[in-house]
Amino acid sequence: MRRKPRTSGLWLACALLACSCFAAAGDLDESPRHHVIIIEGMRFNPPTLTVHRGDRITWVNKDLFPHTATANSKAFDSHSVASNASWSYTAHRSGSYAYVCRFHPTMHGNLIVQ
Ligand SMILES: [Cu+2]
Repeated sequence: MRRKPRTSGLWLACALLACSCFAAAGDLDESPRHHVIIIEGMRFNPPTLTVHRGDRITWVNKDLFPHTATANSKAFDSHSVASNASWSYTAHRSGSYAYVCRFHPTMHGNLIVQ
């Protein structure tokens, strides 16, 4: 007689776990988002950005001279982005992408794609 409540308790735990899994899967189905990274004062802002696969990222250059957003792995490269111009990239592969400005190697950024 004691077994029955334990079994149903276990079943309930499994059901709850499955439920949270479905919720997580639902999050992945969210439509892509658009993120903006401002380049200003020789800095990428925010310096680290976390996005989901399929999201679009736009770098906007607010400095008076050109910059680039170039992944160390070469996964993406904006090439020269002029003053007041922008460049967009859609992240398709998950990973952590450190990037720099090729003109100013002290400028570092990090794009994390989940
Ligand atoms: Cu630069």
